[in-house]
This record gives sequence, structure tokens and C-alpha cells, in this order.
Amino acid sequence: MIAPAEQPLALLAVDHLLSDEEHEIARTVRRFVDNEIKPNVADWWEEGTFPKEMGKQFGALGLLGMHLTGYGCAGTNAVSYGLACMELEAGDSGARSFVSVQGSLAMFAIHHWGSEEQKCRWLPEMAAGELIGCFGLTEADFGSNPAGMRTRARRDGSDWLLDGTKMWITNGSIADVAVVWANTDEGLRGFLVPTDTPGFSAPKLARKLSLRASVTSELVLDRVRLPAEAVLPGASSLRGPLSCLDEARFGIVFGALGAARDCLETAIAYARERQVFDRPVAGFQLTQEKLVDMALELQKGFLLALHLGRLKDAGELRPQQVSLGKLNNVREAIAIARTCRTILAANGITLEYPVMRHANNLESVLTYEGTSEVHTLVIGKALTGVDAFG
Ligand code: TGC
Ligand code: FAD
Repeated sequence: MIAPAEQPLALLAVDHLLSDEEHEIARTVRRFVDNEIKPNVADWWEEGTFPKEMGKQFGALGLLGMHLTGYGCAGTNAVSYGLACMELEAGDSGARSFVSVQGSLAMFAIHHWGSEEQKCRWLPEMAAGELIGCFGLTEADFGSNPAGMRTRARRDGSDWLLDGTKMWITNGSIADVAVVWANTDEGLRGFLVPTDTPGFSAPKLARKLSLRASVTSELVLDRVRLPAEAVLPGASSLRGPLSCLDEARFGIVFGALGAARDCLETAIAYARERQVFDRPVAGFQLTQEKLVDMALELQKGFLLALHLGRLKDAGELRPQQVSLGKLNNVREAIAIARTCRTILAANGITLEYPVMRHANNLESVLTYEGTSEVHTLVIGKALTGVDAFG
């Protein structure tokens, strides 16, 4: 007779650290993910797509720009946003990516660096999921080092002319507006590019083996002419886009744990059911050690995420602390996903179970929003005062 099993995050009763409202938000998103994402996501993943219409459902739930205030945004605290990311990523990293890019990158850029007119024009419809945004920073030859980007904007009378190519842009092909970062004679500036502007195109990237339930695109800007009002007035250096990355990286600190939790719950359920050598896989000490180590890392990761969330809500979160959270939690999440896959063995390599899908997705999560090496160096610089990037 096998006794009932505890949920991995229930062991430490971390729930006690959340407010009623935070609980309710997490529960609501979890229900939505269970009903709308989990039943469909293996098909989306196999087809290599993410339906744009999901944006309206995310909008109706208040998930888009949810920690921003005004302009139709929900205005929750940062911890609630983190918990929503965790629940979304328990469905698939692609779902959390969609929400991260819309809220933390595209909408945050406008909210933080935009003019009042830009905020009124774009944010309400983006919060509702009626308009989708993307964020173009990376180029094929400038990922970790965006300062070197070749995309240029130059003044032409009162207009701007943009030329260049961005690479690996989430939601690029389904976006209505692209936030594009470009070097100018006045420093690095951000531009709001309606995607129907002549000279703009966004071919979808194919043959990905990771984050397949997410649209990833190239952005091509060929003499794209924009009016003066298209430039974000507040941003004139790399600080502009990097401040947006801090927001999205924060969401990933929580989000990655959602993918790990889903893997661990799956592995525990599987290990209790699956019989080998006439006993459940869970009945072997080697399996229990794996499960215990994973549960430990998951709970430690959650405590770290929650601590960073409370710092953020107190207005005290620093970029190097976000780097610490992203480095640790994504690294542990991918290790958990891979170990869970070993417990499911052959069944683990299929789309019948979420484990290898999460593991493959987490390869992208480890790379985007700053690779683990970049975050290591950010923390190394904070610890030593020495810049080791060059
Ligand atoms: P550095 O000289 O250190 O700084 C330049 C300016 O930026 C400021 N700054 C920051 N500001 C806010 N937040 C941060 N985290 C910041 N880090 C630096 C800095 O104070 C300075 O400001 P100012 O006013 O003096 O000009 O910059 P660097 O060129 O040496 O680069 C530093 C480095 C390597 C850490 C940075 O380039 C970096 O983070 N690289 C990684 C690039 C990256 O993460 N790209 C992500 C692209 S978006 C994406 O991946 C979306 S995935 C979406 C999804 O699907 O979820
Ligand atoms: P590179 O910078 O070429 O790095 C190659 C290797 O060198 C890595 O291991 C790296 O860690 C290491 N390295 C680099 N510099 C150093 C150093 N100084 N010291 C030691 N090691 C170093 N970008 C966007 O702008 N918008 C998006 O929406 C977006 N979505 C994405 C979606 C997906 C699915 C993926 C995979 C990427 C996405 N990106 C996006 C791009 C992502 O941010 C970049 O891939 C990432 O920043 C790394 O850049 P890179 O791939 O060019 O790697």
C-alpha cells in the first residue's frame, strides 16, 4: 500500500509566505493553465506554433503587463507577477515567454521610457491582448554584447530611417508593434515600429528543437521610415533595453521553477505507478535520492525567488540580484528536468509526458535574457569589482 504523496512545494509549506491575494492569483492562473494550455500544448509544440489568440485570453486574465500600473494594466505586486510566470511555465516556457515579452519587455519599455501619447496609444490594447508586441535587441552577431549592434537609425528631416536585422525575436511574426533598439548619433535609442510599416518584415524561424510552442522570428528593417513620435524619449543608452531585461529576467526566476515543478510532479506520479523488478520505481533508494534532491532545489529556488520578489516590491532589487536568481533557478530547473527524464526513461523522451518538452525549452531559457555565463560574470563583477567580460 502506497501512502499519499506530498506536493514538492508543500513540504516546506512555502504557501504560508504568500498573501491571500497572491494565493488567489496563483490558483487562478494554474486553473487556466490546466484547462487551456496543458491539453493543447504538446500539439502546439509539435506544430511549432503558439496561437496569437491566446493573447486575448491572457489579457482577459489581466496577465499582460500585470505588474504595471494604469493604462489598463492590472497593477499587481511583483510577487504576484512572479507566481503567474511560475504557473504559466508549468504549462510551457512558450506561454510564459509570450507573457514576458508582451508585459516585461514591450509594454515595460513603453511604460517606463515612452511618452504619454505612446502610452495611451499602445498600452491599453496591449494589456487586453488586442495588440501584440515584440522586443528586438539581439542581432545574429550581437547577442550577449548588444552594445555592438549594427542596426542604425538616422534622422531624415523630422523622420527617422531604420536599417538593420534583428534575430531570435519572440513573437516577431505575430506582433503588431516591434520595439526596436538601434544605434544613432545620439546614442542607443528605442523605436516603436508598427509592423505594417513599409520596409518591415518578420520571417518566422523554423527547425527549432527548443521553445517550439513559441514564435521566434527575424526582424528585417529596410529603410523603415518613422515619424519623430516613434522614438522612446526616455532612453538614450544601453540602460534602456537592459532595464527591460531586468523585468523579464525577474519573471524567469519564478517561471523556470514552474517547469521544474511540473517535471517533478510528473516524475513522482510516474515513479509511484511504474513497476520494475516487481516494485514501484519510487521504491528504490536511488530514485528517492533523486526526488529528494530535486525537491530540495525546487524549494530553495522558490525561497530565493520569493525573497527577490519581496525586494522588488520594496523597490530595492538590484540587477546583480536578478542575475543570481536567473542563474541559479534556470540552472537547477534544467537539471531537475533532465533528472526527471531519467526516471521516466523511454517514456520520458515522448510528448506524452511534459518532461523532455520542458527540458528542451529550458535550453532556450538558459540562453535568452542573458546566458548563464553572462550572469556569472555580472555576479563576478559585483563580488570582485573587476569586469571580466572583455
Ligand atoms: P555596461 O557598460 O555595463 O552598461 C551600459 C549601461 O547599462 C547600464 N546597465 C544596466 N541598466 C539596467 N539594468 C541592468 N541589468 C544593467 N546593466 C548595465 C549601465 O549602468 C550603463 O548605463 P549608462 O547610463 O551609464 O549608459 O554594459 P556592457 O556593454 O558592458 O554589457 C553588460 C552586459 C554584458 C551585462 C549586457 O550587455 C547584457 O546583459 N548582455 C546580455 C544580453 C541579453 O540578455 N539579451 C537579451 C535579449 S532579449 C531576450 O532574450 C528576450 S527572450 C524573451 C522570452 O521569450 O522570454
Ligand atoms: P553569443 O553571445 O554568441 O554567445 C555564445 C557563447 O559565448 C555563450 O555560451 C555565451 O555565454 C558565451 N559568451 C558570450 N560572451 C561571453 C563573455 N564575455 N565571457 C564568457 N562567455 C561569453 N533576443 C531579443 O532581443 N528578443 C527576443 O524576443 C528574444 N527571444 C529569444 C527566443 C529564443 C527561443 C532564443 C533562443 C533567443 C532569444 N533572444 C531574443 C536572443 C537571446 O537573448 C540571445 O540568444 C542571447 O542573449 C545570447 O546571444 P547569442 O545566442 O548570440 O550567444
